[in-house]
Amino acid sequence: MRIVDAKVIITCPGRNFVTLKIVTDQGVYGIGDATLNGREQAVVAYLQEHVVPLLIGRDPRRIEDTWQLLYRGAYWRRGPVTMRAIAAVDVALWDIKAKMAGLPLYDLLGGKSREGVLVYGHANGGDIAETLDEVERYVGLGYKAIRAQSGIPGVEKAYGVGRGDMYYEPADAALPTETIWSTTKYLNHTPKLFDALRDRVGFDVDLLHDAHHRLTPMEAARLGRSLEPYNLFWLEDVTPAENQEAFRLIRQHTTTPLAVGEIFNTIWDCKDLLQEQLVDFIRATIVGAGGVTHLRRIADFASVWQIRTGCHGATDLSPVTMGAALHFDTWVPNFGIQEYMRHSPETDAVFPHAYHFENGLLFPGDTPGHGVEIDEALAAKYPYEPKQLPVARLEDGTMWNW
Ligand code: KDG
Ligand code: MG
Repeated sequence: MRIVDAKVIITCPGRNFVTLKIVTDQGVYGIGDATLNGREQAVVAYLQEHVVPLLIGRDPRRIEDTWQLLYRGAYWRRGPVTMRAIAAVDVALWDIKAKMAGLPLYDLLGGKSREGVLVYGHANGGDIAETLDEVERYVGLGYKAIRAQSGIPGVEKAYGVGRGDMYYEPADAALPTETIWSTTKYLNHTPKLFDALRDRVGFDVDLLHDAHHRLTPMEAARLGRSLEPYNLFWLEDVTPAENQEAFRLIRQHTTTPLAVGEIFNTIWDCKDLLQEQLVDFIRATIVGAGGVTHLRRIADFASVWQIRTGCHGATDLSPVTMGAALHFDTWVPNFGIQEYMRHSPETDAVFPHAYHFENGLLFPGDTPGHGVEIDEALAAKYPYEPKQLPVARLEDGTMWNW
């Protein structure tokens, strides 16, 4: 069995997605997501110039060997561009293998460990009152876990607050939008949000929150401690995690569960965080961290310390990643939760999929493979639109972490 074609499809049904389609000499094909928000064309070039020529003629059944070839063979290891390209190949090859076996992907991985995948939705509002209403609306939709973000008085364009009614799409302009950040205002405001939320919805709903890399370790420790009375399911990305040791300080001061890892690419990005038990949830996901092949190594390593998974699932991860992640989530023994920001109807139409939401859970479906397709004719109707993520500055103009 041989790979005869590998093509890169770029489409923008409301936002940009990069998809790799690998075709075999037996007519079976598989697709993988290679989207890197705001840097899509870098991955397209990497795939077209450096990966596709290696794939042609290879045996698609040799997933592990292909992964090792692309990882070790690059010499320049890791990084978001390389690892997304590897992830796209990996997911397409698992899709092919599962289709050939006539099995849903979760069955190849070891079978179901649960009936459905617990997800959290995104509720956000311009102020506390709006966020409260949104959280209540999500409860009404059946969600059992909800991430809550709100606008902060005095902070224009706070992270996580949508400008439309449903989707928060931060990549909003060809050149980065500038936002202003105040840690003082944020730290004063956030406990008030969760105090009001617990008053409104009680303690039976799981609540989550994302600090989006904005704090120093000691500020993060303070935030974690101030949120302890509200029993968060997790507090996410409190500080940038290039320095894994920084989490030792945070951990000494708070029992609020910590989640990190949506921008991690390999097990090396979280090795210390995991083996020193500095976090509770690891957010690395399929497209970011080298596909199913590498993500399961991270999850297995994390399981030694009862650290659970919490795959990133924002809208910039295509339905192909969502489908593959749901199969992974259905199998992985140390599953925690899956992020679920719903895609737009235009995106769902370009990527028909077998997964569905019901009563707070997502179900991957039983179609052979990962259960997500791409309608290439429809995809071609939505050409690429250059869009970048915003940047953030402090009030005095200092460049900060967005
Ligand atoms: O592309 C950036 C988004 O994926 C990120 O801002 C979303 O932090 C995020 C989350 O938790 O979903
Ligand atoms: Mg996040």
